[in-house]
Amino acid sequence: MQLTDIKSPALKSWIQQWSDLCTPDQVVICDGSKAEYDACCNLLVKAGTFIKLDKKPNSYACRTDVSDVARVEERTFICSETKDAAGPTNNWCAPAEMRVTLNGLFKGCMAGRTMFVIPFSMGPVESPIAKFGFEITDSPYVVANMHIMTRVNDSIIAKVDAGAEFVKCVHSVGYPLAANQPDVPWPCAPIDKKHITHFPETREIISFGSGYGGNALLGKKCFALRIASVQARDEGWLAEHMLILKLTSPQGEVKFVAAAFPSACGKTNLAMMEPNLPGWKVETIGDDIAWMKFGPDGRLHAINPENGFFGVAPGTSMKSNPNAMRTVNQGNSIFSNCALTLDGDVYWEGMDQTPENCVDWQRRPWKKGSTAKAAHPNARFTAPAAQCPVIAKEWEDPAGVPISAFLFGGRRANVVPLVNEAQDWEHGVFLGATMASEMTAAAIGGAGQLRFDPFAMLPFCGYHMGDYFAHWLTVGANAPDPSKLPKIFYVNWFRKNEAGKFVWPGFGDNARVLKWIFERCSGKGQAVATAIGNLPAPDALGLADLGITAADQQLLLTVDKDGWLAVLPQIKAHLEQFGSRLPKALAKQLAALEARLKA
Ligand code: GTP
Ligand code: SPV
Ligand code: MN
Repeated sequence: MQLTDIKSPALKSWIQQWSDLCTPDQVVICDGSKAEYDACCNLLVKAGTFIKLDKKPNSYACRTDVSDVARVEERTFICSETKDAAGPTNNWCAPAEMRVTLNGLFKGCMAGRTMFVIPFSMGPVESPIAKFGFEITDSPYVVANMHIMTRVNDSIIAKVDAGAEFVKCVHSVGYPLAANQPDVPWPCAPIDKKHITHFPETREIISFGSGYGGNALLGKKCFALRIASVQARDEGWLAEHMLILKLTSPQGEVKFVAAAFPSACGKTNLAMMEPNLPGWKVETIGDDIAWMKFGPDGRLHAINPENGFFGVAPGTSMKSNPNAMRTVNQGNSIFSNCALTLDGDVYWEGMDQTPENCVDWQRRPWKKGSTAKAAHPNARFTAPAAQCPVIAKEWEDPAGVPISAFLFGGRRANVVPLVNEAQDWEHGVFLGATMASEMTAAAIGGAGQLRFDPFAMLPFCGYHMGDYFAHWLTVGANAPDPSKLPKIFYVNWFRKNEAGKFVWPGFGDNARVLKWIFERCSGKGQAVATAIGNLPAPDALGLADLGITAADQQLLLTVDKDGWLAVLPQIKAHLEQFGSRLPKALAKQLAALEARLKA
């Protein structure tokens, strides 16, 4: 397909305008074919960006520049008309000012490169919940990854020609090539030139200078969360940083659960978990993003808008997440910033077997026992969701799946117990709004520090967080049948004891918590009301066989009143930053929590 074959004036003039500004050598309209994928991969092998793996079919290893390894939150901007619309938790820049900056950066930025135009769908192309996007990019790495992560399909062009809406996504690695200038294996721009920008009012994304993950695969965080959260607010639905799983009891009863944990806090693992509990089954709908609308049955239905997994590699093993291993072992995957074994496979920390020697993610020789990490902590695999051996049969159902429970959670070494059930929707929204987690390597800077990350959306909400809380309350208040709203729970797999050891085994044993949640959603399962919410009654989780000491069980299953009282001032300060935009209901929840803790 050529530019001249496109009929939609809006689409055609948008592509033309960017190609005039970026001055690529050529413009290629992508079709989503296997031939196109293979051609991109071959190009990347030739450029030294990709290495074809001998040990996994049709799979490649990729090493990025050392400066381009994760999302750059400091360089991410919401360019709404007013600063207030972006709220206190986003970097804001006036749209007109940002456009001047971007114009300067993009001028001639694709010289010596090919400009790809990727037509893609978030959600199955024919689903009424799906939304379309076009990503302009000068990175064949992005094209290959988008092929896996989204549904790339040139049939979308005809739909746009016929009037369908689309989100405009523009991306450049920001590394133009002068005549005869050789390319580098991972072109990108220095940190101060990187700009990941969003224009919520015009549904546009413009990203410059990074080739990695959420900075560059614009269908994911930029579109499916930052822009979609604004669309969801305007249209009355939810766009959330949530996995979706299907849970089947030994009696064959099914419930769907969605869970919001911050980046690198266990979504992919929970979504594909192999339960350490006989008779129970977990299957995957999605591992990162959920789009939800009320269905004709009055229940909240979720779709996974993605088509693949961009999963954290370190820590993934046959022991921790066998289904992720089986997914990537089938091949057709891209491994970014993993180490390479000498026989042509990938390696990362936590894998089942450690090789004597390998080449680390920075292309240096690495020896077993070395203190340096072989793989970058945010090394990732890109793999097709359809290859997951436990993908649920409903995963592409255009109507979505009805959600029975929401889980919120994060990494908390102290204070927060294993599981806590909200008293009702409003209390659940309070739990989501006051989520906090120790930071991980998924974003550059701050790893290990505790920060508030409401609904795991801190870096992903495209508008004022206070209004986002209000939107959640409105969704509850406007539910067609409030008795059919999902129940809300708060979980913490990461509690540590005084020796600094995780006290909960996690992974497959998280099924024990899912079982209790399942039972609570069926009106069964024993709980005790506490100051912070409903905790499992003693023995309700059935942990006797796990060999957890009484002291550690105490940490997991009781309320640390002093600990909570000590963090109350931080919770207060966190909520106060939203000023007059903080919903009154949440201020009331805070006061009620304080009163209960002091009672
Ligand atoms: P993003 O893709 O960044 O959104 O991350 P995610 O939320 O999908 O996190 P993921 O499942 O990839 O897990 C991140 C890290 O947490 C991995 O190193 C896991 O091994 C580890 N992890 C996941 N679940 C558990 C658990 O139950 N207990 C412990 N201790 N670690 C876990
Ligand atoms: C996350 O950071 O939450 C991710 C990885 O899922 S990225 O696509 O880089 O955003
Ligand atoms: Mn994520």
